[in-house]
Amino acid sequence: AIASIPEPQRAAWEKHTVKNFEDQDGFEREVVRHVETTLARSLFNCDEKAAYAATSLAFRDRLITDWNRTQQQQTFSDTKRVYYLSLEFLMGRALDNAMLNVGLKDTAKAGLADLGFRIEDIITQENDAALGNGGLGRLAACFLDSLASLNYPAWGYGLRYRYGIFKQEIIDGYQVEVPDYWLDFNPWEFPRHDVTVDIQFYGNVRKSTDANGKNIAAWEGGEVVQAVAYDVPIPGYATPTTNNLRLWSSKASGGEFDFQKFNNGDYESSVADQQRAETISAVLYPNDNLERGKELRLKQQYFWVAASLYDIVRRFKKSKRRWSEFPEQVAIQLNDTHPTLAIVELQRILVDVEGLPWDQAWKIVTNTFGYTNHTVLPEALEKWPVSLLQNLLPRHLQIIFDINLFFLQLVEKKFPEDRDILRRVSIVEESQPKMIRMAYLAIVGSHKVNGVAELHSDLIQTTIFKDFVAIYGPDKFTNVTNGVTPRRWLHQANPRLSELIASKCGGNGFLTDLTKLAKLEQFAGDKEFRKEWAEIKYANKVRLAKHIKNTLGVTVNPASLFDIQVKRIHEYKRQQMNIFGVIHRYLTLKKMSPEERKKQLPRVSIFGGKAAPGYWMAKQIIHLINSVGSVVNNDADIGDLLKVIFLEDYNVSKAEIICPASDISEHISTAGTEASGTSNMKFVLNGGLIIGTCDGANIEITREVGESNIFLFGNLSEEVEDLRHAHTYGSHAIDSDLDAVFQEIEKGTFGTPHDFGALVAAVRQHGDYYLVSDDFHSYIETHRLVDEAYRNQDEWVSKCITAVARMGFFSSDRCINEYAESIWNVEPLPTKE
Ligand code: Z16
Repeated sequence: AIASIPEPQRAAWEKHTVKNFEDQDGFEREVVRHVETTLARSLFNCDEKAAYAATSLAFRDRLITDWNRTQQQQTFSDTKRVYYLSLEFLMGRALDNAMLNVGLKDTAKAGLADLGFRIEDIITQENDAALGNGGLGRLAACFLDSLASLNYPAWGYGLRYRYGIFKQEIIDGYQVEVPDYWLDFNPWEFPRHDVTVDIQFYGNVRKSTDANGKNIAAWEGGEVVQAVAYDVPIPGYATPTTNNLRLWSSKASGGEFDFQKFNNGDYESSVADQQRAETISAVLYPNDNLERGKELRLKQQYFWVAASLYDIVRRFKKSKRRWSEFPEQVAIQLNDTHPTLAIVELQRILVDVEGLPWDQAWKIVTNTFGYTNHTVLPEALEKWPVSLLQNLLPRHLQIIFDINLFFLQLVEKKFPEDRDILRRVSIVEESQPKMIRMAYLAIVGSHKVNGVAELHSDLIQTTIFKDFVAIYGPDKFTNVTNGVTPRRWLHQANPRLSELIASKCGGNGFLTDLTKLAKLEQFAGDKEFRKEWAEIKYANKVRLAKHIKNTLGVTVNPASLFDIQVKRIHEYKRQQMNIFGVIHRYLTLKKMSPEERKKQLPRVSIFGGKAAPGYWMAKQIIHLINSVGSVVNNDADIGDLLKVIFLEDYNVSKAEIICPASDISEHISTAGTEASGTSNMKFVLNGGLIIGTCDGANIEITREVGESNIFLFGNLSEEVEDLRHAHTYGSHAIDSDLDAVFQEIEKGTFGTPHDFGALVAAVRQHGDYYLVSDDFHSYIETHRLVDEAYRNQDEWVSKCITAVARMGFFSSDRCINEYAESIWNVEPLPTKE
């Protein structure tokens, strides 16, 4: 039970309640206090790390009082809450964001300067919270920012990985993975050693009947691991609302050691038990768009889901409402299929623990959950072997079988003539070995299923989930196009552009209503405005050029066209096509006379991104990029005309430097493969144009910004199937320019040809699954158009301004409001003040 202070004593509490600093003087006092007491240091012993620590603690104190108030308000108001279940939250740094969201960055800047520090040097001390792989994890982080900024009563639930996504080093052109131990000092989390849940694994199910003849299932035995809550405050922008992200950490249940074993002299095995328990939350699986079916991953999923549901149910029970009201109090969103076991776990709690009849429980479950799909790639769709579930979660497997049975009965009734449909839609795939199809389970257990961009939502309804549309009707399926938070991705990453926009859009209102950017459009033709705009872009390029110089030792000219592709390395994202295009450009330049060369537009081709450690082809692509770079960057004929850069260890904090510095960025996936993409939105929002295929959110970006303000190329998704078929069964003629590129690679220009044999063979011999050859010609042609357009700087800058003015739709605020209205049925909590 939670103890509360009796009424007569509350005056004393109120008298001493914490008053947060409001001005520079107050901020400095807090920093010095934290240095001198919390950190036990002094002005003779205060480096930048200590100043970062003290500054963070000062802001943390502020957040935590707002956080407390928000939680109290949400409890008293007793309204419906949203729970966002995500195995990934790619948060990046917290301090800069906290300072901007509470509106005290300038105050802190002046205060730190007064105390002898530059704020940038302090901000950069912080480790990124890199608890995610890429787009899916960063989307979850943008959503948390929007949920708080819009005052929705919302919680995030995730895992507190000891190691986030690995750090990438490039050694001799190859990726090397280094563990990301990020928790040595993390002021942004609050351990809640009093908020724990015991999580059961393995064991057996005992079935019996009670006095009334009702079937009872009891899950018994096995092992127990303890989940401990760590809370991370999520401040909204320009609002006191501070929501909670609860991350679970695993430890051995029953304290530090098994004392029985310990006292029996079995010290080693008691330590081993402890380590095994802690392994569950030890490390993030580093795969983006790939599922490998490892038992520890399934353990992570159940551990996190069971702890979160216990917490959610515990909170609901405090309201003393009837179970039927659960979906009116609770909306749970499943970020991909990773938390799908939550559906089964809630059904288990309601039926086995709370004793509800199956049908009544199932109605509650399906009205509670929503499922977001993020991919159509077959290798990314989760399937778990029945045998694995049988062993780890025996009761859950039975419940899955029952869910499937009732579902198939419904299908049979609806399509009595169709024998094949049952096999196709069964949650249990009758393969060898049998597998549980998690996406199907998620669809059956949710009331809404959404894709993340229009094309993607259409594709899932017409391909991978087609049968389910026939079964449930189209209303169960919907689209919510992704968005990004303009606070981090414009205001924080690009403060000068944000300020310039504010000066023309009537202040900072665009940061909370991004459609206000529309006012910018009238200045697209304004010479003076264009000049200021171009100056800011140039300064951002200078900043990136410095980063390149400092990290790689390569000098790039900021007056060149900066062409950037940063994202996870994946064949479907086609970084290989980009680097083949760069080689083509290099060959073209080499063939020119020196006079002709002088007329060419200088370019810097910038790449960045991690390859999953087990993804050999992706690692080959990284190696080729670096090998091309070391040849091209040192070719005296070429000079500034072409530089090839691979930025090490692309992450959120680096993206904040990279996104504002692009002239053009590349979003060139094979049509139909990239569900949405979100960096496309970040780049355009920062005044860069994009070259891209008709895929994911590129299509909606085109609709918004206009076809003349984007460079589209390549085959359409409707054409992909036929092209692939032709590669395999017809004749596959390789584009001649691409062939010249391959010949150059095979000549050994970029190092041992054998090293890149597989990249060439994938196109030439193995069916070119990602259609590199089919799209290469139009890709090269479109890059030529980019060069041409860039030569007319006035018009180029006009295009950039116009595009930014039309980006209002892509705020994650719009996106969250759509979820709230069409899926969650929740409303914001008005804030006092
Ligand atoms: C991921 O980052 C995405 C999909 C997925 O199945 C797994 C992971 Cl880890 C990405 C999509 O590839 C991307 O197109 C999309 O923008 C992003 O999720 C957010 O929806």
